[in-house]
Amino acid sequence: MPLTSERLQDAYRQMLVIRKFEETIRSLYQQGRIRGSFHPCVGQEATAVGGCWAIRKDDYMTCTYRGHGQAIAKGLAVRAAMAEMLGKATGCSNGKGGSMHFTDPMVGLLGANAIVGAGVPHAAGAALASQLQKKDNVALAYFGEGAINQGVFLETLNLAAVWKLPLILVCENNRYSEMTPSHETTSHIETYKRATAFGIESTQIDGNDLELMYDTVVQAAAKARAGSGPTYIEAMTYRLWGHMMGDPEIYRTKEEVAQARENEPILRLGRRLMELQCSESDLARFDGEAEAIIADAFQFAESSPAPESADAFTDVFI
Ligand SMILES: Cc1ncc(C[n+]2csc(CCOP(=O)(O)OP(=O)(O)O)c2C)c(N)n1
Repeated sequence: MPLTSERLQDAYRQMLVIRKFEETIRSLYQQGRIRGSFHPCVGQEATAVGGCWAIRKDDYMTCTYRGHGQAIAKGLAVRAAMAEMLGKATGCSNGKGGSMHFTDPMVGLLGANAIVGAGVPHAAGAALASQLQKKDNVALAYFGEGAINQGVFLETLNLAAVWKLPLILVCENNRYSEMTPSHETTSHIETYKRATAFGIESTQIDGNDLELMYDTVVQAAAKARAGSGPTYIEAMTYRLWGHMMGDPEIYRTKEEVAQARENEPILRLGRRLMELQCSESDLARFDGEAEAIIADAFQFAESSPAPESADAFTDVFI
């Protein structure tokens, strides 16, 4: 069933929460408060919310280092996400994982991953477990188009097809892998065609269209739950900020970014809500509500303790 107009309003607010989360982290990063790297998902909020809202809380999801938005959309508490960024004991990984290792098994978030492509077999493993245990859970893997040349990606696609795994493969194609235009590194940049070659039902969609993203993943999930195997979705999107903090962005023009801003998902969903009878003041109210969620999360993280040094080696597996 498509999202009702009330749920679309919720989705809009959720996308704003994600956007403001990233803006807050950027500001903290600039103040030297964030350790390690930060890869913002600004501009990619519709793939996160549309995808994660289309599956259940007890379904599984894996994402990349650019996965803050996806983690929050899957149900990770914003407080726990913010605290993790600040290295606090109340963070989702007890303050010891940071930006690239958001995890919360209670909401099916099996883990973000800094290794390009590595989350894809993890999601397939969760899908296989579900299948073997005769459960109806599905697993969704997010990855960038830079992952499709990894051997493990191709091996996973093959097994997912052979075993008809309840797996949803979501490629967020934002046209760049780090600082390289993806057509310079990939023979066929329409990545869904590669999945088709494995016999996997594949499609390419406008990933900045929240409703389309949601509907496409709903269908893929229904198919997977019915035992009819994996689906590959190439969601075309664009990251509006650099690959990471400090990216000089010399590989693309300011005009290109400005043009992409016209097509960005929050602006677009805002326009759609206006068509559905929301007023400017409704949109401003959603913005204020999102702001309050972020302010609360920041307050929580600020007042949380750092991990105890005695815990340095707990949760460490070798
Ligand atoms: C196995 C591996 N090789 C190289 C890197 C370095 N690296 C980090 S991000 C990145 C680009 C990935 O691009 P893409 O998959 O398109 O995702 P995006 O960053 O655009 O979200 C690379 C090559 C890595 N983290 N892991």
